[in-house]
Amino acid sequence: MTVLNAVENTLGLNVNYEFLEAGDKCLQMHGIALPEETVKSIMKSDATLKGPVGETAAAVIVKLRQLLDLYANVRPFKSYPNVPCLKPNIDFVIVRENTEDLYKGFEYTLGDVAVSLRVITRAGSERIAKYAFEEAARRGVKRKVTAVHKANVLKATCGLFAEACRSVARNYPSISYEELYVDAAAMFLIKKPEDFDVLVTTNMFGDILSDEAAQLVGGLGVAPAANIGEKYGLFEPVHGAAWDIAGRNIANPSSLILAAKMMFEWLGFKNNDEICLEAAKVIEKSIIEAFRRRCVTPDLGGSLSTKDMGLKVASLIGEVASGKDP
Ligand code: GGG
Repeated sequence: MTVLNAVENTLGLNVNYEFLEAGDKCLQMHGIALPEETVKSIMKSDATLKGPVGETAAAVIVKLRQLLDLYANVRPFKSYPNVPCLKPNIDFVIVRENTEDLYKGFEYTLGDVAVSLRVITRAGSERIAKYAFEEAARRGVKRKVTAVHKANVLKATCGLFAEACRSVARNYPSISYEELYVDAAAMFLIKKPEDFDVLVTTNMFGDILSDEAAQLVGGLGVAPAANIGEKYGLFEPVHGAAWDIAGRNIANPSSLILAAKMMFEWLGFKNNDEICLEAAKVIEKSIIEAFRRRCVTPDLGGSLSTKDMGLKVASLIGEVASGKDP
């Protein structure tokens, strides 16, 4: 909020914030992880910025993705200055299908046997593939889509996903297309991360690969995510609640700040709103400047607290927006 308030004051944005509860603490206090009031308010808002929720992820974020049909989970990974990265030129996005697969939650226990149903549909696969190709065209970087699956083993589910990706690829002849099995993708992310542009994959593979990808560019503390549907947008850090460091004022706020950047970018494009687009640029430039000056939390080798890093980024917002060399 320190950063968001600075953006509002500097750019003359007028945003009304509502603060709503969800997650482990909400469950403890009110007996429900995702209250109806929270869902209603999200549905009335232009966008949602969500913090991590903990063990109630299935009841909160996975449920919200289904309820609001937030079918695309977009997770960018970039090398930033002075942030420990595997290579200096990493810049790719994982586009994860967000509503199907094992995360549909169709799980059953029959005595000592547990079964989970993997649901993959042609319509769901085609729409996420289309999103990935549009993203590659919008980014205009390497203009490449890599579909990640395991169709040699999971012939029905991954087979359908791969077939859908291929059929969508035929509509985008100017964007190069390749496929990788998920195990090979996990290896190539470490071996040649700079070769990727847009990876598109199913829900659980995307969840796993995006934690790996975050580690290539400095860890979960610098990894934001956007959950996008036709109507709603929900933005969050990739990381979870990290209870081991909760309350110690040392968590890296960058992923949440970068999620706010993604939120303004989405609002800007959706509503043709130049100020929101400017807000997105200013937030990213300010956080890069904080990295450059090593004004960061201990996970990135700095000594700032969560609060002080937020204050630092907020103080850079004005300088960056005024065009002064900060
Ligand atoms: N490993 C990162 C983490 O714990 N993220 C929170 C989480 O599990 N979210 C559920 C999801 O993204 O599907």
